[in-house]
Amino acid sequence: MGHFPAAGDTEPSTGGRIARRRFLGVLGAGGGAAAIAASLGFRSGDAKDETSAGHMAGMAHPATAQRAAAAAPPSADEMDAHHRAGVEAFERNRLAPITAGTGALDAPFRKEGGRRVFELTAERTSWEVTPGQRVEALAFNGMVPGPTLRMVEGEPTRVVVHNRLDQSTSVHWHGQRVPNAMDGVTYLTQEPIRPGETFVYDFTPGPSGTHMYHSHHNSTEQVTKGLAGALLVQPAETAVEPAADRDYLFILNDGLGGFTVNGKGFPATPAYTARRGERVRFRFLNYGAMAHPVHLHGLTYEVFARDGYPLPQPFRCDTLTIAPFERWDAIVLADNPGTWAFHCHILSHAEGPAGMFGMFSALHVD
Ligand SMILES: [Cu+2]
Repeated sequence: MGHFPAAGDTEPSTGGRIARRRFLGVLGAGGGAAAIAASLGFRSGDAKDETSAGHMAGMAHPATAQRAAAAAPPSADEMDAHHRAGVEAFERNRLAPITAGTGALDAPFRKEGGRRVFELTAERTSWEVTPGQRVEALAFNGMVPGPTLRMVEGEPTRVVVHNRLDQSTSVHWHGQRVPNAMDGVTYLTQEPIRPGETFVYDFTPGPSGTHMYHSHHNSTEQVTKGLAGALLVQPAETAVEPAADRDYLFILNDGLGGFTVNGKGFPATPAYTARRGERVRFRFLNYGAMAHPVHLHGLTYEVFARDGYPLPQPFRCDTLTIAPFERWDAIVLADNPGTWAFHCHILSHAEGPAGMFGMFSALHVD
C-alpha cells in the first residue's frame, strides 16, 4: 500500500505540491484517494497513485481542482456534488457495468470419468477497479478475484494450473483437507510451478462450505494482487446448510487499487438485490491484509458458519468482522424494503469528503 498517498507521504518540496499531498492524505487511503484525486482533476502523477485515465464520469470540476491546488478544502456544495455523483454512478452500475471485467464468475468445468476438472491460468492482467482506474493485477483466468470453483464434497476433483507469469507460483486450497503433496506450499510440499509450466492438483473436496484458493508463493504480492478466489464446496448432505433464495459473494481485498469488494471499489462495487421476504445468503471472504467489519443497515445477519464449519449456535448481529482469510456465512432475511447501505465500518475504507469509495455497497430490497 506504500504507493498510495498518505498523510506523511510528502517529498521535500515546496508550496502547493506538499499542500496537495497533505490534502489527499486527509481524504483517506487507497482507491478512495485515487478516485478523489482523479475527480478533483489531478493528473495521476501528482497523486502518485495507480490511476491512468482516472476520471469518474461527470465528477471532474475545474474550479474544484484550482481550489484543491491552493490547499483549500472543498466547499459544502462541492462535497455534496461528489457524494451525489458517486451514488448516481453506483445506481448506473446496477443497470450496466461502469467498469470492464467482472471478478469471481463461476469457473467452467468438465467431467472426466467421475472427476470434475477445472483449468486455472495465472497471468498478468490489467484490471479496472473503479471507472478509469486501471491497475496491474496478477489474475487467474483474467479476472479479480479469480473464478469461483464450485466443487462437491466427496467428488474427486482436478485443478490444472498453468503458469503464464514471469515468476513461479503454486496454489493452496485454503480450508480443504487435502493430501499433503497437494497443499500447494512451494518447497514445503511441492516444487514451484515455474513460468511456462503446468501443475495438476488432485484431491477430493471436503469439508463443505465456503473456502478459498490462493497462491502460496511470493504471496504478499501474488495474493493481494489477485491470485485468489472462492472455493465453494456443496455438502454431500444438503441439510447441513440453511436454505437460501439467493447466494452472494462478498469478497474483501485491500491490496489492489484500494479497498475492494469482489475486485471493485465503489461506485463499481456489486449492488446486491433481493425480493421482500427472501432469505439471502452472504458468503464473506477476505484475502486482504486487514480485518474489515462489514455492517449492513436496516437488516440483520444470522451468522451460521465460520470457515465452512457450522456454528454450534447461529448468532445475530449487524456488523461482522472478517479477518484475513476467514470465511463467514450469514443469512439475511430481507424483511425491510429499501436500499440499505452495506459497507466496511472502518470509515476510512468507505467514506470521505468526496463521498463513498472503496468497500461500500448496498442491498436493495424490493
Ligand atoms: Cu475495511
